[in-house]
Amino acid sequence: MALRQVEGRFGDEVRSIRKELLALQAHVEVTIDYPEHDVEDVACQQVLTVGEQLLGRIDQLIASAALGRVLREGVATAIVGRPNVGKSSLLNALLQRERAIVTDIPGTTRDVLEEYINLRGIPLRLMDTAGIRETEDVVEQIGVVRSRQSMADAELVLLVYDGSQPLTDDDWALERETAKMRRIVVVNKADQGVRRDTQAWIEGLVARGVVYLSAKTGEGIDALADRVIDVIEQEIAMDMDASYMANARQTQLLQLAKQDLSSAMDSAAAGATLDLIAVALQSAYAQLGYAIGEEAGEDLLDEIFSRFCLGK
Ligand SMILES: Nc1nc2c(ncn2[C@@H]2O[C@H](COP(=O)(O)OP(=O)(O)OP(=O)(O)O)[C@@H](O)[C@H]2O)c(=O)[nH]1
Ligand SMILES: [Mg+2]
Repeated sequence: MALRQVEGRFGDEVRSIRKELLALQAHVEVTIDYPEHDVEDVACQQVLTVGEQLLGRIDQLIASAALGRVLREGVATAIVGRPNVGKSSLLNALLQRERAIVTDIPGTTRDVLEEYINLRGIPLRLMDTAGIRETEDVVEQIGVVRSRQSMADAELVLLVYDGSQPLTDDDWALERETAKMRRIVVVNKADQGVRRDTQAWIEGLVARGVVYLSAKTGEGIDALADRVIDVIEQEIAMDMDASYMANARQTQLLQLAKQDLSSAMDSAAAGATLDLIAVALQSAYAQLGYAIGEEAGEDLLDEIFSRFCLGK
């Protein structure tokens, strides 16, 4: 639903920009064909002023394409931690089904598991990874390489600790490895009680936003969902309500429209002939039309005759 809503907003904004572009184009064309109607300088000035505003609006459309990607592909979210802290259990708890194999043997997960979930309207591409540690086991080593790859690709990292155990060197190393990533620190197995030393260490390093939960009982899973949504809204998708959205092809067409509009403005500033400006404006209008699946057709003539008092 969110996707459809933003897509609709994208079309509305492009149509609105096109409407202004068409009016501008009509002004230029009329000045060419009926020189007595207006002077060239006025038309050029108009191209510069209106063009500037429209460029800004096209830029905003391009900038907000990030939200589209998030809604289409899901926020890439990697669950990482040393072996046996409960990463697979957390994946299962979030999915509300037993997707991943869970055992008490460290090194259970060997490969990256990927699943999509819808978290209050925002899609997440969740990756459960192999526990990261120094190991001699060749298969496990490959898994660890893949975990690191997922971690690097992720837009959000859920760093999981086992609150019922003393911390290990692997825990410590992972904290440093993820320090510069967008992460949420999760302390799991809270149903078994959280060790004071473990809690003190984690809270000493991570100033705010540590989430205590139990993947086993489900307690705290809602609080984690809240945190995830907060981070996505604040840091990834910025402002959902002010966002439009474009796919890759649309973004490319917006770029082309921008180039055409800029070149029309350059011509206007340099005092080039109006024909040159008209051609560039027409092209910008057409590119924006392609972005929403509309052709230019007779729009311009209609616009000229409806806006200006001219005989056909
Ligand atoms: N008491 C308790 N036990 C848990 C909790 N979460 C996981 N466990 C147990 O911890 C053990 C390891 O859980 P997994 O989910 O397989 O851990 P993992 O991090 O995926 O482990 P690897 O795949 O080996 O890296 C299992 O015996 C789980 O039942 C929890 O919240 N509370
Ligand atoms: Mg696992």
